[in-house]
Amino acid sequence: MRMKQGLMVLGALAVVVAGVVAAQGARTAARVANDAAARVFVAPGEHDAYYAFMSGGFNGQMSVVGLPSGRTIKTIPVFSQFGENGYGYSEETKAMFNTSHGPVYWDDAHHPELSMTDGSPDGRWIFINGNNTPRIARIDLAAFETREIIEIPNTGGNHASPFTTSNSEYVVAGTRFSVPVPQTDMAIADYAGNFKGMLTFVSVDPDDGEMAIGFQILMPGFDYDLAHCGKGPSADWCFFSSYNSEEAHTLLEVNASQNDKDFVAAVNWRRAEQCVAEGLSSQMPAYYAHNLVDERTHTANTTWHDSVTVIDPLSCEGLVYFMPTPKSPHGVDVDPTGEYIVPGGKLSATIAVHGYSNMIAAIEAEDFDGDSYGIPILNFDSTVVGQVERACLGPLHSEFDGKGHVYTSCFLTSEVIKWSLDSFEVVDRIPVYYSIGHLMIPQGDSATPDATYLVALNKITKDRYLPTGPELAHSAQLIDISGNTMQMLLDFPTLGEPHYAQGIAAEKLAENSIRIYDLAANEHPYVAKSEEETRVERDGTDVHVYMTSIRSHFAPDLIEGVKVGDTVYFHVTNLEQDWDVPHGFAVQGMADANILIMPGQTLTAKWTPTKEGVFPFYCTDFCSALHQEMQGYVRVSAADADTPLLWSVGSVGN
Ligand code: K7E
Ligand code: CUA
Repeated sequence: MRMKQGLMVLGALAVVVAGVVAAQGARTAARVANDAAARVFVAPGEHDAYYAFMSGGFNGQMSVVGLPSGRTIKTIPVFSQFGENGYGYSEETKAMFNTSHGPVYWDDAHHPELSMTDGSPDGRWIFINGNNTPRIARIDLAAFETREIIEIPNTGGNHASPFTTSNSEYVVAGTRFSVPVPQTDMAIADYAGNFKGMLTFVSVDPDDGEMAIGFQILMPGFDYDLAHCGKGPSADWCFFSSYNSEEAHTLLEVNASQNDKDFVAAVNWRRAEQCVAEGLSSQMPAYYAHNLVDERTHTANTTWHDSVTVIDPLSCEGLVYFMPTPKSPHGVDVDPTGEYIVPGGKLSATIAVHGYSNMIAAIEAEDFDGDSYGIPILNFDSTVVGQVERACLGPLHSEFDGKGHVYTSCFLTSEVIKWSLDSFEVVDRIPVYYSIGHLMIPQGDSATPDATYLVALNKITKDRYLPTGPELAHSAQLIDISGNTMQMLLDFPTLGEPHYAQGIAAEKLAENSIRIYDLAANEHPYVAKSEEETRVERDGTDVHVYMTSIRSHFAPDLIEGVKVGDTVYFHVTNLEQDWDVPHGFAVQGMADANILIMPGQTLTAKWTPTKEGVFPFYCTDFCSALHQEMQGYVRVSAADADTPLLWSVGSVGN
């Protein structure tokens, strides 16, 4: 019987999906503004008004896109190696990838989140989650470079992450997949009641942004999907959506869709801090990596940790409450005032909105509808302040305009709806192409939305661009939301799969963007701050080349005395102190990618020559009219040869 029901559910979904796909056949240009071209045009030499930071999904990176032009400006490598600039290949960056599983050179990055002060993005850092091997990264927005990656233990799939509290006291990490905690070899059939869902609060140092695991909360074995933290009156709380309150462990598409309602978990993180202070938490062994770039040496180092502070909600009263929410909710978003908590019940056509004040009143009145594993369940009718009826099919995510409107993405009906937090009625809708996931309004999840544009981040692209074989770029669309009705302005392709994105006015970041690294402040142990300091040193079979680059030569550019079996480290310091003059370095046969060295920086390429000969190295970044001349040779002799170690450039050196 159960199986049959399951198949029926599947059949019904298949019909819906088939209908949606059929509707996508026509290449429609719905409601494109007549003067759309002029409104997205950024003249040559002019700048975009906004930066958009888009996650790369399965490419593990973050891309920076200008709005309204939709032009990709940069890829910031985060969780995946990036051959373009040597991130993850250079000796200085390899430690960024350390995890308790060993080095992991890829991840699935979903949610960028800007650091905040008083509920507004402050332009200091942007965080992003690694979903597969649970991690959070921090990117420094002065340099647009990843500075830190912390592993999240006791977690399986860091999806509800890294949403921030209103002063970035914490970024959160909620487990998508519940797992045995602590990990152990056990029968998967014993899932229910035995697998757990950890919610982690990662503290952020207000001065330098450094992350640390503050505490973890041991929750029932549901799937925790998304989160947002409160602001204003609700600033002490974070809200996590969950599905699979059924605690199914196979064929979740059916088995986790049985319950009429799942939960939004409301967590009072101030209360958690109190419970830790009062000794109501415990220490649990947990081995995890914390990888941090030392800004003086531009080198990542790993600190290993062996325990975490864990709170059991049963020993910390007032910490967590469940708010019943239809039906397998995906997103959970908090409006700019901090009063409304808006879930995206992806299998429901109705959006049920929770009120923060109602929630507090229900807690104070102990207005409970039982409990789940001892965690009080608040009465649905008490927390819900309004429902948007016949909203759309497949509501996923919401952002806000700060003028009382919510914009919600609807996956199944491929549209964005605009509705009122006052009347709970839909006031506008616009089709998007196709199958939208997240949407983004600059600062649209903060206390201060900057609501001129909305970006729709669509899952399906077919027929929007020239065909490129089976694999297509994902697609975003820019919608003008400055007026009463939404107006489509632009399609633009994206890198990887942007799930979520964040946007901020360019003026808040551009002036803080650094242009060079100060050579005088470079404390890299293998730096050469002038050509006089360049040299080659042998230490057993390790050969260290202290090399410099400046337009348009390396020093040294001739090296002899390297032998088969040696490991050669080319420590290249870029002596330039001008903006936009990187030099690249690559040597024939190197197993790693090239390194792209910024002015004032030292990076190291490792090379293990496998055969005798004379091998060229060269600059990989076109840096001057004589860039093609920026080359050198390294001679490799037999392992038992007695070729002396020599290096030179022109007349400099020995
Ligand atoms: Cu909806 Cu990972 Cu936030 Cu994709 S998630 S869409
Ligand atoms: Cu240096 Cu090209």
